[in-house]
Amino acid sequence: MDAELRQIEAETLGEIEAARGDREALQALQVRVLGRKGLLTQRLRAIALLPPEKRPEAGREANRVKERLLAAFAAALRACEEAAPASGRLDVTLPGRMEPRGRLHPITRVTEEICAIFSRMGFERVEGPEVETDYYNFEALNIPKNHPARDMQDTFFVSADVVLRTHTSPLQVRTMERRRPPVRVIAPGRVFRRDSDQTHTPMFHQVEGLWVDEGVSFGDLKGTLTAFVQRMFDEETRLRFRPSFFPFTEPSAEVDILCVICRGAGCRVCKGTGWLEILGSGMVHPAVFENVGYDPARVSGFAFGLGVERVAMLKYGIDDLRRFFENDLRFLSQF
Ligand code: 2NL
Repeated sequence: MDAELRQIEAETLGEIEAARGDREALQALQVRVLGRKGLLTQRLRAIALLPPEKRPEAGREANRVKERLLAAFAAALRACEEAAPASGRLDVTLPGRMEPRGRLHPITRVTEEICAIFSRMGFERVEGPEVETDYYNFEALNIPKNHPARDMQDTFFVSADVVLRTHTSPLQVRTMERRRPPVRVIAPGRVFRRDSDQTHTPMFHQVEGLWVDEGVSFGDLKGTLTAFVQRMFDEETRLRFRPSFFPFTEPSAEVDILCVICRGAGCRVCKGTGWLEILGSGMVHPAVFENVGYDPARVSGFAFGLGVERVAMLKYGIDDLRRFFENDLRFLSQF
């Protein structure tokens, strides 16, 4: 057998060994050696040029090498196949591939739930711009020029006169400007405050509500907010109205609920007090009515505001505000 043939055989066997496990490399090598223009194929063709008496012997040798290499390629390719089955084969016993289903963000869900409860009590939903003028965000709401909320440290200013709204109250001011009482609206939306730490994010979600008519009383405020809280949590949830202050309401009250975790015994969530603050409220200040052209001697009303993240944390027992903004599907898919 000639030396060149033996060299092709030895080298190819060595290369098959080196390409073990690599299907593409093996296939390329097979083409390079046994393909139509392959090394060995060319050797086989050259046999025809030999003197007739040498051809049978040379042909047998060359064919033996070809058979051995074909067998080596087949074995190496079979090994690849066993390690990783080629695509195109169908294993009908495999489970189907599930399409992941999207779902609403917990903040969206809680916002919708809050609005649905007030909607059943006759409140109409209003939405509007996140960029507001100083007038609608502060001035119309009786927030004085020197109030800390109007400071650069607390509010995002777009320009001297334009801000990212710090609450959704401007929507209610705009609604009152357009309509005569009775007005009963609920205003959900994103709000922005220059505040960022463990318990504050620079953007959060608020729902505010407003009910204005002749003869609306603090009793209506208490009844409406009690009905809301007991539908949002459960019928057993107790409320506490605590005197407070807002420039746009007088009198003002903050509403606490009996701690949903310890039911008043005192725990980490309520910091041992047994109560959790859930919303701010009050009777609309006469100055606000005057700003929208309502006569405070004829109409009265109450308003309230709550933070959606806070309600969601209490309702679902979430202890870290940042979960809402991380977009971790392991967290979000639980709701
Ligand atoms: C809080 C407090 C509150 C209001 C919002 C309001 C709106 C108008 C007139 C009067 Cl147009 N008041 N909104 C009233 C009391 C409290 O929010 O702690 N929010 C998270």
